[in-house]
Amino acid sequence: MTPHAGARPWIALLRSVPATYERCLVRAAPPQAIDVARARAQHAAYAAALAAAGCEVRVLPADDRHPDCCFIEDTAVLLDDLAVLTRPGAASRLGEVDAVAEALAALAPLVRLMSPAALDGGDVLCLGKKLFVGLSQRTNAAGVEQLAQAARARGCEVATVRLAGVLHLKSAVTALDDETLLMAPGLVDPAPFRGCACLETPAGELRAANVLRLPGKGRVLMQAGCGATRALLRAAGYETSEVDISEFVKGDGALTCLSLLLPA
Ligand code: CIR
Repeated sequence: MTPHAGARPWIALLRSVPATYERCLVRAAPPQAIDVARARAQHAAYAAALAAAGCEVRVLPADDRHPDCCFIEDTAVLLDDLAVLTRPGAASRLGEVDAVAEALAALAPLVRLMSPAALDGGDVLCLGKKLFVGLSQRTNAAGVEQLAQAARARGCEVATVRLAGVLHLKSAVTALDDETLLMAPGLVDPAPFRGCACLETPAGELRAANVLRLPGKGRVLMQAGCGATRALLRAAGYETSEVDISEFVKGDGALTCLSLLLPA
């Protein structure tokens, strides 16, 4: 489902921060304005962290017509050999997909979700051969169904998840490895995850639930400033590293949304 299964090196596809990023979609205005120059510096540090972890990092140019284009995760879902191009649920983001499609065309066969589907990649969580898809303000039942057809053809089980108060499923729960989840309690319906091993973020660190798996067993990238979660993960045997993504948190983003990971 993801590059994690294989021994091949990973490609990390990123998209630069546009000059218009300060006008990105936000659910509520952040307490302090977005600083584009700082976002760019944080993006470079994120790219460096992925490169240091062994990824081949490729950065697509930004498109200033699309203030959210750096959140590249929302434009595609990687399923084994296949790249599924999404139809982002926000109209202003639909035009982000073509440039990503062009870059992915050289790396994987492509399929595209079709109207009336709406789906953001941030709503898709892969845990081994299980795919969890959030039914959010951005992802509808047609989006889930079209993605599920491709996933089931690759031997995956697909479950939908209801969300409460978060933009995307992976704002509240991500995978630490092929068997274990990290979840912020109270933000998603836990029922679809019954039977899965799960760690919960400590009080006050809900945003820490979004971690990015790195090449190698048990290695994850975390957001800076989540010390209690870091202690929890280290005690559970995970190797953690951190980057500051405060300018992306202001834009309702997190770690996973800044890259697409696929086998080289
Ligand atoms: C949006 O509202 O679409 C962006 N401002 C944030 C997208 C974050 N994407 C993600 O977490 N997968």
